[in-house]
Order: sequence, then C-alpha cells, then structure tokens
Amino acid sequence: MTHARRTKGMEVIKLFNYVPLMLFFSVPAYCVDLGRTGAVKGVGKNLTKVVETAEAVSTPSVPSGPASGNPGTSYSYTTGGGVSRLGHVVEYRFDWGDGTYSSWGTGTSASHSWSSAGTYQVKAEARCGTHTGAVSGWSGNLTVSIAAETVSAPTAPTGPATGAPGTSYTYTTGGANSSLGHPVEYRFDWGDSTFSTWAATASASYAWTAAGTYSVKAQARCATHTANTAVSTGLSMAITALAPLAHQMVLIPAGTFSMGSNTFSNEQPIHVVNLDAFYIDKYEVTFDQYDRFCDATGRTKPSDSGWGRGTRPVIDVSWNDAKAYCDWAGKRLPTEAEWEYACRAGGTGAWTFGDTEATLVNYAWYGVNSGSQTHPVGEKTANAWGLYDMHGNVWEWCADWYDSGYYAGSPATNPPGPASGTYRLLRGGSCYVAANDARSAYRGSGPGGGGSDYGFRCAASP
Ligand SMILES: [Ca+2]
Ligand SMILES: [Zn+2]
Ligand SMILES: [Zn+2]
Repeated sequence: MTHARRTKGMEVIKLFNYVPLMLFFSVPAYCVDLGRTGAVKGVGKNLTKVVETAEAVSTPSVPSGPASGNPGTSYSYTTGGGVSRLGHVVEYRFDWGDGTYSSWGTGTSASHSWSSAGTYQVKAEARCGTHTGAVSGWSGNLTVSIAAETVSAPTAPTGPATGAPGTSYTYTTGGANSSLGHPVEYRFDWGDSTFSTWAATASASYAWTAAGTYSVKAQARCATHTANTAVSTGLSMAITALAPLAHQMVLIPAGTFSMGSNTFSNEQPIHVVNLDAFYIDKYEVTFDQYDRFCDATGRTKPSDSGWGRGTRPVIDVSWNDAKAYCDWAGKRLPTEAEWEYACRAGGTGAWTFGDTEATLVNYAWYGVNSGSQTHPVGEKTANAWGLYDMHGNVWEWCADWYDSGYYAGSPATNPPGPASGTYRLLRGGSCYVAANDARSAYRGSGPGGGGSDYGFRCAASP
C-alpha cells in the first residue's frame, strides 16, 4: 500500500468533479492496494489497478436533544459522524418530522420550534459539501413528544362574602401553575362584566356599585402564552345596601354647657365648657355596620355573646377597634366633653330628661329592664336632640384618656382630654348597670380592651 498512489488518485477525481471514474494506470512495480476504494487486476510487471473513487458520505448519528417539549419553543438538536470518503467537508441537515427540514450547513446542530402538539421523528442526514449529490442515508430517529401547555386552575378567591355598595373589598387567589413551569398571571372576574388587570400578584380589590349577588372568580394564564388560561370556582359575594339608619348622624350645634356633677369626686368640679359644632351618630354603631368593616378589612368579627347581631350595637370591641372603625368610616370618636354635651341635649339633670329615675326605663336599656343583654338600637325614646341609647345599652368609648382629676384644670373650650394616660373613657352605662352609673355625667373607664357591654358611636367634624 502506498499513500502516494492514493493521493494522486484523489487529485484526478477533483478534476472531474464527481463523476464515477474507473482509472487505469500503470505502475512501475507491483503495487497492491486492496483497500475498500480499489481493486487490483492483472498480473506480472504491468499490473493494472482499478480504483473506484466515487464520493460517498457515511450516515450521521441519531440526533441528540430534548425528547419532549411544548409548541412554540425552540429546541436544539445535534448530530455528527458523517464522513466523506474523499475527506471533504461534510454538511448536515435535520428532518423535523413535520414536513420541514433545517438548511444544509456545516454545523452539527440546528434548532426547531414545532407549532403544534404531536409526536415527531427527528432524523439527520449528511452530504459532501462539494459533491452535494453525495448524500448519506437518514440516521435513526429520535422521537420527540410535543405537548400543549396547560395551566392549572387557581384557588377560589378568598375574601368577603357580604358587603355594601361603594366599599372596596380585597380578594386573594393563587396556586396556578404552568405545566411547562412558565410564570403565571392572575386576574379577577368580579361577576359584573368587569375584571381586574392581569398581574403577577394574586390579590386585587374592588368596590361594587350596586346591590346584587356576584360570583367572584380568579383566572390564571401563562405570562408568555397568554392564550393558555384556567378559571377557579366562584365565590358568591352578596352586596346589600345598609339600612338607612346606619348612616344617620345628627349635627350638634356649637354651644356652652355645664359639664360634670357633684355625685362623685371625679365628676367635679362642675365647669363650663364651650364646644364647636360637631356631628354624632344617632345610634350606637351596630353589628351590621361593624361586620362590614371587618369584611372589608379582614378584621376578626367580635363575639355577640349569643344575643344576635344585625341592628344590635356591636360589643366586645376594644378602644383600638372603635378608633379603627371610625378611621375606616371617615369619622372619629367623640371627645368626652362632646359626648356629655350630646347626651344632656340641653338638660341639666342626672339624665337627659331630668332627675326622675323611674323615667329612665323609657330612654334606656339598663340593669332594671334589659334582661342583662343588649337590644337593637333605637327602640327607646330619643333625647331632645334625636340621639338614641345615650343612656344604657352599651358603654361608649370616647376619644380621651381618662384622668379622675382632669376637670380641675381642663381647658374651657373644646377640651381634648389628658395628653396621656392608662385608661380610656367609657360613657353612658350599659345593659348591666344601675341607673346611677347610666347618668349623663358618670365617668366610666377601662384599660382599652373589649367587654360584652362595650360599644361606641362615631362623631365627625363639619
Ligand atoms: Ca349607650
Ligand atoms: Zn466530495
Ligand atoms: Zn407558557
């Protein structure tokens, strides 16, 4: 075997540009090339060698790359091993199994994106870069499964199930996943043909404008493939208008009154107070009102002691709860001076109507007539300024700190209460107390926590 002969033969082949050739040439001496490209004929001195120099390219390897994926995503596959018999540079291409092919190229890798779900047989072939008619056979198949993306349903929205028109309520969902691990987005169908905007956050707020029952649903979608969506089960939200009484406030005119009494030392001295005009709730804040505040804000609803909710005054609320409700409602707690002025409604006696204790049962639910429980607001006689249950039913938190000696040095105009303290004021007595503790001037107090006869009403500045 001589390398010189093989090299010479290959040069000849180039000249004829891939035409199968049979070359006959003489050699001065015996030269036997029994390689796969040649055969030897003849005997003796003038040996004739027949060399078949046709180009041929070997079959490339089975493509390697992802065996599964999703439509619309590009995946890369690699082959190799195609060898030109004549040592020429080899080109490759892939059959993607969907009727399309990659372009011929000297690189061993190419990428493809299948447009629809299915199972595809991917194979490769090779050819000589020079003699492009010399094409190998197809490689073996790589089976590729392309599955459509699915998005799992998000959790049913959590949030309020009852509420009032015009109040904003917050809902939360989550838990949706793309089968391909893509980021998901959420939005809410508010049940009235409106939707929140798609967002990565799984929480949104909404205020319904009209009474009705709405099915709130969460939707999820792939953030990339936005056509791939899923919907949660619904949450039924009942929007009902508040009873008209709930919003009623009375404008208390600016004026002057004598605050305090001589009954207990902490009610002394009786002193003149000047107040600007203010609004105060006609009724104690009810469970209807307070529960909607809880629904809207995610606050825990207080116990009703088994007495019922609805239009009964809310109970078991701390001073902070009462203040939070007032803030939420755009109102405030009354100062102690405002409360006593509103309770007296111009009266100077022990109670709003005077000093005859027997009359109190007409104005108040207290220990004598309440059965030791609260009653729906507004059932007794209102005072001269149209305010109900200022005496009895529930104690009412005031804005101020409590100080037993405050009256000795309090300012005469709009007294704001002490700058600091440890107890808060509770006024008016409750369904549990004796008549004496339900007087206009009686100063109850507590450390701020709730009680089964602690409630409040709101005030507001004009
Ligand atoms: Ca009361
Ligand atoms: Zn070639
Ligand atoms: Zn996706």
